[in-house]
Amino acid sequence: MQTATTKKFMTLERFINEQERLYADATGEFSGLLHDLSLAAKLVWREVSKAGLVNIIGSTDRMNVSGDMVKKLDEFADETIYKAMDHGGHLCCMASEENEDILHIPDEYPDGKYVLLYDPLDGSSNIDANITIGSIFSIFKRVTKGRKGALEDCLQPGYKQAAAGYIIYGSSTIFVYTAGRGVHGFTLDPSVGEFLLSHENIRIPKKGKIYSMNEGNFCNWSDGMQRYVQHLKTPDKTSGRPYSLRYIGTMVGDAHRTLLYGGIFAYPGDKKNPEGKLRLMYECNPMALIIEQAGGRSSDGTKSILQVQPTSLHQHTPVFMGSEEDVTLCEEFLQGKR
Ligand code: P6P
Repeated sequence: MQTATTKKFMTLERFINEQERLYADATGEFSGLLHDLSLAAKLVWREVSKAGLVNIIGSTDRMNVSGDMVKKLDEFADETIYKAMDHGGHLCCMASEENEDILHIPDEYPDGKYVLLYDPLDGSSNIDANITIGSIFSIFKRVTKGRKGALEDCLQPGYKQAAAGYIIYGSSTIFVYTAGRGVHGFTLDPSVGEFLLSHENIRIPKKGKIYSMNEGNFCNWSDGMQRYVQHLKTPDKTSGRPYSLRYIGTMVGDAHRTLLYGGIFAYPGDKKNPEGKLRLMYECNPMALIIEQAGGRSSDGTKSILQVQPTSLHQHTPVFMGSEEDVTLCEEFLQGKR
């Protein structure tokens, strides 16, 4: 039986190993993958935590495939995650939000049965202001055979994810993931360099009182979206309105707060960008799996994000996610039912 003490020092590594024993057919490959990923997270944290002190603040002169200016920390995080993951023998290929094409495993290393997609540093425009940023990851089992992975291994719908999660670099650094058996959070204790279980089996409230979206885009939103937001701002004690607006501008931060406190996070499509701004594969799929595994809902306006069949590596999607009742009500407005 686990005592309070043993539970207190449940490291991410120990938790992953104990979870592995729940799967009769486990080979240890998946655990090895997550171990490598937790090391990558610590290496990124080490630079992020001292970004203000060394010359990695500021921008490179490069734009990424999404047209965002690449910050030096972006590049460092992108390279660090790739190099931490390329030799473990768990992956057949990778894909990064910072790179146009899929990333192959070097010939000198063994390949594996999983695929890793990642956003190395989400919210990088906030780096210089020392605002919360994060890394996001999504893991699938490969669907092709042979030595090298292929685009087909990456372009899988979100419900096929074997695991997903994020590392949020905020007032503390927390590694949050799901492998299909609930959502668990591990807070980094820098004094020992270990992620310690701090949020076991996170459940999102059925209804919240916070809405999180860039209301500066209000004029470009659909009529249904505009009416939904007006509804949230109209006082009504019985339904807990008006809601409060909280928006960090880093999806990892806004989604993490929504996961813990409830409510709704949204980045709708609009007249200028009908598919919205957020990337399906690198941001919306992993976050949707986390939210749904915690008892919440995700939507692209009509169906779960996890049901979207990808057609390209960097495609965008409108995204609404959070408490079940809030996302359901939002969909009713979007679909003209309210
Ligand atoms: P806006 C960060 O650049 C990001 O990709 C997400 O992390 C965040 O939710 C969104 O863009 C913020 O976009 O248009 O509100 O600045």
